[in-house]
Amino acid sequence: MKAAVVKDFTAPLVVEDVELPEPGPGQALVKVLYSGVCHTDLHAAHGDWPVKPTVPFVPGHEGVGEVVAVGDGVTRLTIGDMVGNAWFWSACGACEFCETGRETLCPEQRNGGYSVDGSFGQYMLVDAAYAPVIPPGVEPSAVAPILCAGVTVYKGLKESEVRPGQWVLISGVGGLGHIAIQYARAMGMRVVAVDVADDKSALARRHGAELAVNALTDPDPAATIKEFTGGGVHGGLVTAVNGAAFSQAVGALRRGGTLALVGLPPEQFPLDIFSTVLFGLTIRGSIVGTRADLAEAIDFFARGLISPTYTVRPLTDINAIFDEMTAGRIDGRVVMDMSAS
Ligand code: 8ID
Ligand code: ZN
Repeated sequence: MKAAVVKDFTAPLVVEDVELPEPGPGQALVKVLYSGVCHTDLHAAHGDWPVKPTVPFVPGHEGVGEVVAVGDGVTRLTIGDMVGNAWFWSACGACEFCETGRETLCPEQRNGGYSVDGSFGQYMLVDAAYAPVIPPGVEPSAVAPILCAGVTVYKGLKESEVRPGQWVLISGVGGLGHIAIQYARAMGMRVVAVDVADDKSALARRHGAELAVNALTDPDPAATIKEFTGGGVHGGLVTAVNGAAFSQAVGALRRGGTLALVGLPPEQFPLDIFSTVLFGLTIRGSIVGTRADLAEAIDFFARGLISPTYTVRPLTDINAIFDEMTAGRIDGRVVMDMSAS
């Protein structure tokens, strides 16, 4: 089968023939139809984070495809089922986090396209107990971005504790952010968005943001947001891949507000102790979502409430796609068509 392989953190991916994987006990082999491209795949390919994947590996954790074989003991999936892979690929099922509804914190978890080969190939393995099942009638290319971007922002919005009718800030209107605006609206929130380009502001408005700020041209984005919302946003989600956006988002919070950090630039940001304490702010991290969060996120999509903006490209474009992502030139998400490779 063909796959895009990371061989070296400083070199482009190589699209080449690799051996077809065999499903072990509890696993299924999936013929991949489409895979979204997440900025996490780019961080993975560059070895950006403290815990690095082992090269060579195949990235990709927004894969959608058809089960073509199952390993021993698999009863949840059968041949012909439409399933996906996810960043949260499997977990131990027995630790204190798995047992208390916080399985994405499991120290033994495996991650799709990171510690297990992912969906940037014509076939992939999934764990039959953890793979999301795609409901019938759903367009497989359009649902792909839900498997990471969708579930991550849906969970992050829950973590922001913003209630219907209140203001939420979406910082970064890329793959995650433009979908976050749609979930926020579907959850009854009012949206202000921030990015650093006018085309991103247009994308944000198209999906229902009431205010879209260009942080490069607005002299004081936090002040603009505070004025527009009458005191600041009740909560927010930072999906931007830039440390400066994080401090700016803290500055846009209303007293008592909560900020969910989602973007993962390999940087730090200064947190002002005085205002955090005096204004009772909550700053928390949010990592993808549990199997239940993912099923809920897919259900929002299947009911027609979420329509990702995306472009379909062949797998052989992967290095060009990464270049465009680095330059911030992607409108929404790119979804790769594995049959076109
Ligand atoms: O579970 C998680 N926490 C999770 C899940 C999935 C992805 C976290 N992530 C992380 C990725 O690893 C990445 O660091 O979220 C980040 C965003 O992923 P993405 O949405 O797939 O990336 P993108 O499509 O490239 O969008 C990033 C946007 O940020 C904007 C860019 O213009 C782009 O639209 N941006 C930048 I770069 N600097 C900005 C700034 N200063 C900014 N927006 C606002 N202010
Ligand atoms: Zn992702």
